[in-house]
Amino acid sequence: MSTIVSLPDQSTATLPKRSYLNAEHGLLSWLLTGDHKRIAMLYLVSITFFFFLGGFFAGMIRLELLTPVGDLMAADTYNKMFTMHGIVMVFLFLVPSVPATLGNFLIPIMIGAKDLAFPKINLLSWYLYMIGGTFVLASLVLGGVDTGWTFTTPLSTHYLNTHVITTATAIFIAGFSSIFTGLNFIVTIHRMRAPGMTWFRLPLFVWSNYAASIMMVLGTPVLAIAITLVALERTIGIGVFDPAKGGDPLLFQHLFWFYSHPAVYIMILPGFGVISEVISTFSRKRVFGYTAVAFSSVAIALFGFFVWAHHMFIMGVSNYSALVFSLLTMLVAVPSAIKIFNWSFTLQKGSITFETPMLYAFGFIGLFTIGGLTGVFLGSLGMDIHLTETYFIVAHFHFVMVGGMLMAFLSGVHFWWPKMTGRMYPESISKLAAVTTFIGFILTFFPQFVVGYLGMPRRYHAYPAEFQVLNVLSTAGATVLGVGYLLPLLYLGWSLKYGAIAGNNPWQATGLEWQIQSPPLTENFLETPVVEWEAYDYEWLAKKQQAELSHV
Ligand code: HEM
Ligand SMILES: [Cu+2]
Repeated sequence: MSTIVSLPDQSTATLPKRSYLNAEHGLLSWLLTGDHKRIAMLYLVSITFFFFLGGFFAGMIRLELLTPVGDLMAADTYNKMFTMHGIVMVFLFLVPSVPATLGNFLIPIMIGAKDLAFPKINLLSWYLYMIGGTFVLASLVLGGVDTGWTFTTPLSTHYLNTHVITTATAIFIAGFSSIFTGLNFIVTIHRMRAPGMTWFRLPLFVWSNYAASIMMVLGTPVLAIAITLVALERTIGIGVFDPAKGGDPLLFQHLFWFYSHPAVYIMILPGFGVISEVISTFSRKRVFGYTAVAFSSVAIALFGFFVWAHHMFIMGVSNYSALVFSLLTMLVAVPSAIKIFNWSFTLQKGSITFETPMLYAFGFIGLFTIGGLTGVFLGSLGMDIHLTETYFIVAHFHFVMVGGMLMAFLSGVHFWWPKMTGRMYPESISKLAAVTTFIGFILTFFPQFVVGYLGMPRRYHAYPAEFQVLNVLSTAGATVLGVGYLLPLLYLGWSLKYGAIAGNNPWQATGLEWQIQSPPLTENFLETPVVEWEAYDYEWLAKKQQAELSHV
């Protein structure tokens, strides 16, 4: 017998009297909370702030590039702009966004637990994130930093007089937030699954966050070490990277990319998990090849650690090592392709509907596929030599990270919004936002593939006049894209007060999170659930609803 709080129901007219949102009142009850759902909300607010801050820098970059001459700002101001843009977006938005908001909110509920294994460490993670964010803001106020988000030596250690140490401290602290979140997820998923919730009944969102957590725990310390060494070399002059003192500047890049390549999968894997949930729900089918999709996450986590030197093909690594890393890079395409194929097979013959989360998911599949395929170009040695350090790179990683991860994030935020807040978002304007984002995105970043292929280098504030048309297109696209991102902020905020009451299971989905009230109680479940069905078992759900109806 399964002891679940309530069955999927149609919308009740009022919000539940008691929920995690109104369990306690006052700012302090939020700032000292141990509830994973409240911590997820704290993250959602702070991550949104940093996203728009990073977006402001992006806007300044695009405005400068509207004309071929550097007329809006001086070259070094421009350098600070793209450095701050990269740092804020990567470390304060992309890396934490899905795990810290959606993962935090959902993982305990999805496995039938009352909270994460270490609620206090979870709160500590948020504080570390905020302290890291404050250091980034401080470096900005002090006058900025212009090393690029990669902190490449000897630029960062010798030649610049900007706030490298403040920013390095920020990254170091924020890194620990991510390590602790990863540890918390791993222990929770191992130890706190409800009876019957076997590994192969886990929602794929849990699998993908599990794989990402392993990468966070293994990769992030290497970044912390690399950054600390930069700070030490700058302050007390130890010779780790400086050849004059017996150091090696290539060493920095090895250490940095050993984290930062896996980091792209830390960003994208949780996004993959969102897409699996959404595709399955809106085609009402079990994800095709569930086990293959689950294991492909683990495979990506593993292979992701063997390819870092594809960022260094032109940096003076040996031809043999370049060859090996090129081959290994191709290997990572395999598990990623498995996912794309399996989502396509899931859609095949499904009864598909196009609610907003699904529109974002389609956007994700299209854009991520382009991003991924161009990654294969870059993994090929000859092509990479022509394309690296051009705008082709900028287009590539924006397709993967902004087209991919950000689309997945927005898909997930819309999908679980009714669960998190108890209210629906307005459907037609949100569809408009999804389409606007997609069009704006293509217009912004597709011309960058072309202009990069033609030879426009990245990280310059001026460029030859022949590249202007493509840059104007890109800036126009960025304006559309900006509107696409602002819209959800407005209507989601509006829906907090005026949105229709969602009910427990507005999408008629199967996961445990849809079996409890929206918004959930602080303790999630009144009694520990017993899981007797496979993930995404829509036939089970139909039977259960049938049985319930015949009871009444
Ligand atoms: C409206 C949206 C955006 C626009 C118009 C935009 C524009 C740009 C431009 C023009 C650059 C290249 C600067 C240069 O190398 O000269 C850049 C770099 C970068 N962007 Fe974006 N961006 C946007 C959104 C994002 C988002 C959402 C993320 C992450 C989530 C992101 C991550 C990065 C990263 C990591 C870099 C590399 C910085 C560097 O090369 O040092 N961008 N962006
Ligand atoms: Cu890489």
